Amino acid sequence: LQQSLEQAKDNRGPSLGQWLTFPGHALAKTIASLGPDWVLIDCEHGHIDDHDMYLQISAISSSGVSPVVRLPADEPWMVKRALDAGAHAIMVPMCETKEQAQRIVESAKYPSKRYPTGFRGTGAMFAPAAFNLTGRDYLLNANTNVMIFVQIESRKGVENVEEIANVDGIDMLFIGPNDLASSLGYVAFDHATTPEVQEATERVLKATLAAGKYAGHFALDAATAAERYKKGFHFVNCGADIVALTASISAEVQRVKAL
Ligand code: 3PY
Repeated sequence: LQQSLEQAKDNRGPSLGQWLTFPGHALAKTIASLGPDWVLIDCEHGHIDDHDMYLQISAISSSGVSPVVRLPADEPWMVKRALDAGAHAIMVPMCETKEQAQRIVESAKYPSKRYPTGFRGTGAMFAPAAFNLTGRDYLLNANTNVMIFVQIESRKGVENVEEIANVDGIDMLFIGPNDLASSLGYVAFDHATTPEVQEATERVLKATLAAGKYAGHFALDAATAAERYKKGFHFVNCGADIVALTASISAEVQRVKAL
């Protein structure tokens, strides 16, 4: 899979993402053309259904950028839909135990010697095109090349993070700082200034790197993204469509009103 996400994985260098919350093929294509390594299609909190996920995966992958799908939950059928649509990686929210992580891996892997309990069904009719592969080559390579990200974003997830990080098949642990702050009893938006959230973040990063896995973190601006890379995170998004649109339009509206 000669795609950007895979190259970033090999290089262990910083990999920059963008975050889609709106539906639309044209939007996905436009954002993918702006230079990110990957674009995340947010089916958890975004306004994006199954139909739009298919369209956006096609728009992003045909731009030579890796589509990542954040699932609404850890349901095996959702894993199957995203992978069959051609996701290069799935991100599963709210991972809290080793057993949950193992089940996510099993649902994303075809049965094989390394993953004998894998139960992904065969029927990936559209995924090969998202990798420029034949159907046969997709089947042969999917278990190693499709990446599995889980989000650590709750007190329980942090408590079990060392075990989760060591689950075979989990490629990345990605911190959701807003949910993490909320789970620890703080206002979500205060995550950056809350010492307990920062301590939990350090623990997750340490456990992830010790297990030889990739570390990811959510960020809304360039300065925060750069800070996260410096700390040792590999995968960071820099912004989200709705955030950019809201900031830009509200600034213009205020400017006109002030004239
Ligand atoms: C969080 O901040 O909780 C996330 O999951 C990113 O949106």
